[in-house]
Amino acid sequence: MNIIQLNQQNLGSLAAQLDCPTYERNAIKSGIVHIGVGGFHRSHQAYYIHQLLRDIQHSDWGICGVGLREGDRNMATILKKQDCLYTLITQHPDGKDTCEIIGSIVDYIFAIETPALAIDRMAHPDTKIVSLTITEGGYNFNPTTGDFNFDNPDIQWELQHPNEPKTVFGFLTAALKKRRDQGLPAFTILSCDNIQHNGEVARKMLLSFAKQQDPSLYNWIKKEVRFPNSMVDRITPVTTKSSIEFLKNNYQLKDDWPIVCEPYLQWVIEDDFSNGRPPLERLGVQFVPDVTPYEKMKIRLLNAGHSVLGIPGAIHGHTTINACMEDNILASFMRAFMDKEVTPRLGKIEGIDLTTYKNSLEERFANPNIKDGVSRICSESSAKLPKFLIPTIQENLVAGGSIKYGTFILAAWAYYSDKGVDINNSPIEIIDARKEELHQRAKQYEHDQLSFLKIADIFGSLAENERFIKYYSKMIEAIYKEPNIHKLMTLINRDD
Ligand code: CS2
Repeated sequence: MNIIQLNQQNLGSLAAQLDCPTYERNAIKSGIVHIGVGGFHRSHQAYYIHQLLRDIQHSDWGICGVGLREGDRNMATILKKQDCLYTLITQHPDGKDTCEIIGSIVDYIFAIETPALAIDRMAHPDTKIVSLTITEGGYNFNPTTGDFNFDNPDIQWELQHPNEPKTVFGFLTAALKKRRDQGLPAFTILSCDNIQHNGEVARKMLLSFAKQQDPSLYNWIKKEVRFPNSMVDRITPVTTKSSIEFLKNNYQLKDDWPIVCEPYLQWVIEDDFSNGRPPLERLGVQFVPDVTPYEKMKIRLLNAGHSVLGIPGAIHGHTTINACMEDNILASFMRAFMDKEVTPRLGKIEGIDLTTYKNSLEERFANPNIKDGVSRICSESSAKLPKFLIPTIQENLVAGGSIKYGTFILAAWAYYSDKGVDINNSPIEIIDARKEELHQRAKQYEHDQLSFLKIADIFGSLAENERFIKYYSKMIEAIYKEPNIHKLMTLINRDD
């Protein structure tokens, strides 16, 4: 079998059996610099831009990817070898798949090795947007106070050495300073992370940093840079070896980092840009004056719904989200959480029927071909739950609404962090920057039932709320006594 390496030169031979970029990639300018090229960026924004280049032939809006973390090294090596090309494998629920080669990332800069190049690219006149997928944790704020975390040693370094940035904040200010000094218009900063008011959060954090670093630049950024909020959506599991093998066996294609995703795709953005934007509305992107209700709906239902399946699912021994959905007890628990605890806090959303939306989430989660790992969903729960789930509990405490489903998930999370094994005693793969701290807190359960909740920047003042504590204690006692997820969920469902 003659295996073909994915790269620009081989596109001609691959085009016979695969959809390949038809546009002249060399002629495309990088109107967008994207920081944080992971699986999600490549299934979502880069795919929209690929369609734009292909169907609307807009050559100003290619993407230059930037990696700021040591963890991006492997991505940098692979993208370089493949001329930034990759395969997108869309997995349909009926078992069909569609494979396309995506060409919208036209360049990639590994900023750890060449920081000046990354700054220059952001400061280049062609760059009109700097977009971000830096994960929930990347915004460097304290979830309880909402304030910028100046204790971060990298931030301290950047304040002393503005020309040697390490974090996104240092790179953005260095590039914006260059633009200002050269009389160039500011770029838009477009956050594509799952954080409510993601643009506002990005703005608040960057301004806090800039104010300390350079007050005159702070004033310029405040006046010139736009930070539209946006809601992004496409389920994108972690790429596994089986997808690499699949391409080899079916298409004789060697792609070291293909991306797998579901067919569903959504992007809602506030139409507020500093320096122009691509005509994405022609590809189905919704531009709205206020994205708040859409992002709240998505984060509180989809992202929290994932955690509500994933954490107890891991304890029960499920490894994928579709397996959790095949388990009726877990699936109906999640639906009850959505109906009884989230929906009452969302209110009415213009143009959206929430029942239809929730039904579609159930179908998407159940897609048997996505095989989205429970370990991905539970990864970085310490950054996700304060944004996805805890606000629903807090709002229900104020409104006198139901809290039992959400509270059970927090008790299950404590148990999961303490034990690290499922009911069959198999180890659970826990991926969390704060894994050790969570474990240390959780394991003090025998001495202090509420110990886990005392991590103030995650749980806020939940541990001081009497109604919450009463329910949490009941739940955590029950789960430590017998971690039988099915039995506990059935009891909670019944206890109305
Ligand atoms: C997931 C998201 O990471 C998670 O916990 O809920 O990655 C989710 O798959 C995406 O936000 C879907 O748009």
